[in-house]
Amino acid sequence: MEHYLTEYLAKQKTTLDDCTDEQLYAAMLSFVKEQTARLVKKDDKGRKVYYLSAEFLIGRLLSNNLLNLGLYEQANQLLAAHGRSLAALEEVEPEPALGNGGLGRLAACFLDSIATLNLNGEGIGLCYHFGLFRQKFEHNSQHEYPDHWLEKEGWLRKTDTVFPVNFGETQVKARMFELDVTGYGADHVIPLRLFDLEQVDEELVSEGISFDKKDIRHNLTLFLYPDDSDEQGRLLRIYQQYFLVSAAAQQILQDTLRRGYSLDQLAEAAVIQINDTHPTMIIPELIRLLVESGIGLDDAVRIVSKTCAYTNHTILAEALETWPLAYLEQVVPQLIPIIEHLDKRVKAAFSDPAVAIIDEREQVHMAHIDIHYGFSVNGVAKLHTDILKESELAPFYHLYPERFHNETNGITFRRWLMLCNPKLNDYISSLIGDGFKKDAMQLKKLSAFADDPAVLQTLLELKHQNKAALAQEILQREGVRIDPDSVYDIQIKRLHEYKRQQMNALYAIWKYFQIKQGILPKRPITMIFGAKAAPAYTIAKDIIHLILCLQQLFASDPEVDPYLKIVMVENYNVSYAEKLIPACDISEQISLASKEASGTGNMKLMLNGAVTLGTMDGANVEIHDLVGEQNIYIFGASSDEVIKLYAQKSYHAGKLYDSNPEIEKLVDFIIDKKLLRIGDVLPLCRLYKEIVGKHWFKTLLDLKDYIKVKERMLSDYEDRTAWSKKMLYNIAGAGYFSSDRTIAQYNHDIWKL
Ligand code: 26V
Repeated sequence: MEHYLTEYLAKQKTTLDDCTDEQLYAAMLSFVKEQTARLVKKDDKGRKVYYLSAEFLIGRLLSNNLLNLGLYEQANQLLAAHGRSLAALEEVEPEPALGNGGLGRLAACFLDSIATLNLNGEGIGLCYHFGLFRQKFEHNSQHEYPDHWLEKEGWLRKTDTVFPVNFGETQVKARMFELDVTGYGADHVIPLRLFDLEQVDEELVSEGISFDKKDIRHNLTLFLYPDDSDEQGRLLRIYQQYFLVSAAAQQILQDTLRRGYSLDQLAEAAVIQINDTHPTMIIPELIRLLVESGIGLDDAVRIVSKTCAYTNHTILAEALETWPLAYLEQVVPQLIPIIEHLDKRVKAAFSDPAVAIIDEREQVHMAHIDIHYGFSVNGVAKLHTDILKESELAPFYHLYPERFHNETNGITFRRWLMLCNPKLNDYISSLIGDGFKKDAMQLKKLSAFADDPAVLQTLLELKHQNKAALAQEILQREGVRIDPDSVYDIQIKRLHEYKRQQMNALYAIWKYFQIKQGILPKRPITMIFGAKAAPAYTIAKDIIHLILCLQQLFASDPEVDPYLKIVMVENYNVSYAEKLIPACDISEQISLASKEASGTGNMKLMLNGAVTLGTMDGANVEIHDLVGEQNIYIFGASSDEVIKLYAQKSYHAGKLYDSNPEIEKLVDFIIDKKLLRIGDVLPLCRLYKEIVGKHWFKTLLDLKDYIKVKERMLSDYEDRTAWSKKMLYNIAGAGYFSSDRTIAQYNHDIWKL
């Protein structure tokens, strides 16, 4: 390594000691790329998995690849010997934010585990020039700016593979780029293939993140998930989806032939995991291509149905994709006869309109295509899968019970423990050995130390060190000073009403009133938020506005500031998560029960010794079962209760508000003159009206219980030894959430590679 870097830098007339961080990063990048290029490219006979996803939120790769290659320690020591640090180099690397949140990050964790488990597979996605927008706070509001992550010299490799993609009469070209995905300790790599439009015009971006949405020939892969609140945006989304699917289908068929299979053997050669409905058009597209190759229509339908498997990631109605048939007709007329044929077959077999592909309003239900014409449907946590079977997809479950699986999500422990929390990682190794790095269930062995005072003390000390490091980071990035001796209460995830950041803000208001009355917390509380709101999601942006106004109000009140602080960090992303997660005491997982399919932040936080405050929703249910009552704080209505409330339409926000003076006081504070002086009338009033006037996300339903349980948790925090024991049981119980387990289970239940 030293030799390589020295030579590389010498060509630029500099040295390891004198070069800039940018030069050193370039040298290290080149070194790691060369190392990975030497590894075997996985290419076995037999079934291969193609993980098809519109998002791969891979995050920065330098440290990750060094770790997987077994070179991390060496790099650390070498850099230290020259007065340099890997941390500084990391800051130079742009973060590929090619995803919105959980779904995209899951895809990245899955590739890591596919490579680590030595399975034959590849990821296929899109190469957006601008990832998720960069968030800035101005006047206590979110503003969006383009995030150009592509470097001249980066991880991506341009290939010679170019596929034509036809939109009716219009043809564009899809160029394949590749990135090597390393596995932990593996001697091979698997590819992530990202397709890019040949002629993207970055000049199309005008103010902020707005751009000419009509110029398909030049904008197709410009942005991740463009705003779909208007018709042009929605059309562009379909263009992107078909672009992905058309290129992927050509890649998969070509690969199948190259590997010595004929196309009628597709199902033996390939399994295509469809990550949410965004890539659903792969089904009609493959059928179309098989028919073109000479296979009969019925056979083509049968073969493709044995090849495709679908993962559902949400039951939120607004996120379940349906496209107007007319839009599809405009963008991909060549698929219409196939989609109509698939719909006819369904209608001939089943009279229930709930399972139709094209409904009476001429809307195409993408998930219905996946379920009828795939061989597997899976949810992403036990409760989520149960809800799919019992309510959301019940009519399908009755038709095809054998197709349904649960595959509880997981996270890669390489990034979310070994890399982001090296101190804890080393300490765990010193207690139970290194076995857990390959077999995460071995973390259970930590339970043996639950009554060892020295171990409990060390866990507290390590947490404190991580909290001090985060305080430094936040001071530097946000200009806010936080106290490592305070409790760090953290909610980091996309901003959405169902995730109920607004309920957490109402708790802050409650605490503010307490402090104003002289009822002081035993220990200062630092409430940390990190969240991006979709650019067109008005209420979500209003919630950010409320949180930022509260932040300012508390900071400017000397009676409050020493006891209660809010920091909403700017531009929360994977790299920021890596800093926040090791420092967390209280992990806020407070979604309205039944709404959060799984959550994966909850897993990352528990693995790093945070204790969960949550509802019985998503994977929280499994966390609860793994760590036991004593080591998690559960509150609020159950998913059954919530589902019943929907059925009976019996939650009424206004009634709860009117009949409950304490709740009324908290909600009224949103439009109190203290806040109106800091913030804007319109967003604050709009949010107030939403909370008391709309019933869908039920902010007030669990508020009282939430406050009660959070207070109990804060009080329990003061018994430091007992708390440390809870931390220990959380770390010990996290092994189940390794994505290695998840991927092994996908392979066992679905892929059968
Ligand atoms: C999408 C949209 C798009 C339109 C506006 C509203 C809206 C709301 C939610 C979504 C979610 C799309 C799917 C998704 O990202 N699901 C997340 O998947 C994670 C990985 O399985 C899981 O942990 C999260 O619970 C789930 O929300």
